[in-house]
Amino acid sequence: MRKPILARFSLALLPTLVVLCLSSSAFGAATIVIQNNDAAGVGFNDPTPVAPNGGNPGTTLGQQRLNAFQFAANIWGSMLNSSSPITIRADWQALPCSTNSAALGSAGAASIWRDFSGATFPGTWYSAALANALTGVDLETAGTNPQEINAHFNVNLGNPGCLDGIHFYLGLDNNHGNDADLVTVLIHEFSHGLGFQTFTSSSTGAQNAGFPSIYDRFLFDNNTGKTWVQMTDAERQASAISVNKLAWNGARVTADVPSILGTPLLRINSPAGIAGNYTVGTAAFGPALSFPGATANVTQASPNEACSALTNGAAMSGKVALIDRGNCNFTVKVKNAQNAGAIGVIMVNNDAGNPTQVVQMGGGDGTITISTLSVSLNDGNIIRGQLGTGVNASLLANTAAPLGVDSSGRALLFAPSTVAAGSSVSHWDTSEYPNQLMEPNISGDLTHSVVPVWDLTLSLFKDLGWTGNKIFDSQFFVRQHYLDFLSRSPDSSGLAFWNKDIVSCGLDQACIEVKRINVSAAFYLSIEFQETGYLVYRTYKTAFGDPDGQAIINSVPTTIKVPRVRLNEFLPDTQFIGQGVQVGIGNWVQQLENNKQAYMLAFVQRPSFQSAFPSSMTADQYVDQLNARAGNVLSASERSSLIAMLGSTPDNVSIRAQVLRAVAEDNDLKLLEQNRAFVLMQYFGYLRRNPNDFPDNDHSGWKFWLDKLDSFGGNFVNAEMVKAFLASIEYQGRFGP
Ligand SMILES: [Ca+2]
Ligand SMILES: [Ca+2]
Ligand SMILES: [Ca+2]
Repeated sequence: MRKPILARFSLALLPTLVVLCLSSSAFGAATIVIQNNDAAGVGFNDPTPVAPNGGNPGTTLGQQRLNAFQFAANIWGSMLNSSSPITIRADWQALPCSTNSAALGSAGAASIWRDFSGATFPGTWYSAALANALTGVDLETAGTNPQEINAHFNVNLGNPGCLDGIHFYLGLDNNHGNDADLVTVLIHEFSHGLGFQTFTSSSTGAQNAGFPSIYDRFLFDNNTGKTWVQMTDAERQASAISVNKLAWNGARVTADVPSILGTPLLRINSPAGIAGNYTVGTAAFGPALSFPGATANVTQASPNEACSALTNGAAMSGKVALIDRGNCNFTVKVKNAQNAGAIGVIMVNNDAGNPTQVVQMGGGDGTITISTLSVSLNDGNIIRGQLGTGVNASLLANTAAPLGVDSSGRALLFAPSTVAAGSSVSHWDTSEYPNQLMEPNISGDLTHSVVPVWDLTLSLFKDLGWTGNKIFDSQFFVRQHYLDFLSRSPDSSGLAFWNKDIVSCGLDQACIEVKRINVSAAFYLSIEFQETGYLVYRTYKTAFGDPDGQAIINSVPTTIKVPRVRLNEFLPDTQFIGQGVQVGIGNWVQQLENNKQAYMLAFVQRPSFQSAFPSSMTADQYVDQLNARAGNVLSASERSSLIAMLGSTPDNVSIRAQVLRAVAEDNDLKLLEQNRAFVLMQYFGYLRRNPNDFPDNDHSGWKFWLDKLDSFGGNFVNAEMVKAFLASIEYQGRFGP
């Protein structure tokens, strides 16, 4: 059953858009097609010459608009599964405007469907795109309106009388400054068209032709304890204006809320006299705070207002900068601190007349990658007064007590006391932090990510019935590599750096695939991994040698030498060496050195090591056994110098630790084991299992890839090794559907 709803666009206060998806790749993603519905010379066909900008290669205004549309469409298309194409019919029109506000755009489902094969509920309306995905065919290919989504965008934005001076930023890199980021607006509007909307009237409570929307099944009112499908029209009418009471009762969203939503928090960890949580203001620029956030010692910026390059940059590296408000824009101050190596900023208010007041910080600068919180003048002075003895602070989102949820942890929806046409009910409540893509207003600090741990949109789609995989979100992809290979959360600048590397491909899908592979391999090849995880691998090899394993080679069961270290040993040991180490940030070299020393000292005192290397061993025996197990990597002079180190006290644990480390860090060993460890890390990093764990039952897979990598001289691109693991169902299955 089809119903056209051409007049029922969701209207976002800032933007609205249309999207179209098509089925495509081997992994079940969807293809979204933008259908240009503009007349010659206007909108997408506007021939005004423009310079390529922010990764958008278009040379006319119309082409850049179209590129931005396709870029935003690809974000959803790469992630959502649909065997049926999704078409978005889009155009540029004069939409409602005033000097101070504007509808950026509007979009919504072009038609709605119920009681089709594959529908998850009977008698329930679904957007055309979702209906197609669920039923497995394009329900409407014929006729004059085969599109799934309609979208209109504001052609006058930025002109006099239409949000004067605020234009659409057409770059693809989110570096929008004070302008409205078109890609963000498009992702938002496409989301409405894909299903983030009710087809029930928020002003009257009346259902469309007497049937509820799939969206309505998850609308829960805390006043009545009912969902919208359980209510009368009058009850729904009241629910649509039940401030802070209307919540999303979907399992996926509620499960993901604790990893996404929080409360911005400045916590002083030490000294004890001023430790605690401080009242803060937030910034409209820079990355949203996360959990566990950034923790470091606090250092006063010099000059205090940081309106010019800092003169104490050396002291600022890896620290939280304390900066005074005043004399220049917040973004200028924070950028200067970032340039000096700060990992966060505490902005101190300068209003002596209101010494307890906290300000919200406006402005836009897409190149800012560190987080900023503001405190009152009084609190700033309290912190400043302790800098002499050392202040340690954390800037984080407190996920234990999130904003924007009800008492059961369900995310709140936008239900203002007066119905806002096009906005009420079909958005998240504005109180949510970090700001969400699907709040009614487009915030300047939104990323282009639509998945946990930043955003709830994909989670809501899954509640509606969509399937999709968050590993195709580029920012999520990068973050996962920090967790899998470096055993830590990303630092904000590193996350931005690698994400930018992928996003810089723009619309070029082949480029994106190559970049994802190279970025992925870069984590294995990074100094940080080579000095932590790879050192753990070599330490086990040096201590215990290679055990026997089984592999089928040319159909013959064969005994081969396999890596000794197992995943349950590798992970805690790697975390131990990597504790507090973020290469390039703060005093990481010394921290790494300290960790290595402590690790080796502990390692030689483990029972497993002591039974393999009894204290009765002579210096020669100790060194020779390590050297033999490492693969005879010591030269004669290397060997004799290590024996000399042990001298007459070969059972001294600290010298034993130094010798173990010296062999494990031998350059010949590093070269010898590079490929074997690289293949092992495909299993540890991507699959989070040992090479011979289920669904494998021996080392045949590990040996296959080792032989292939060896045959290509270690070139992982030509061997197509990283590519194969990234594309594997086992890897992708960790993150979807
Ligand atoms: Ca269609
Ligand atoms: Ca918000
Ligand atoms: Ca050597």
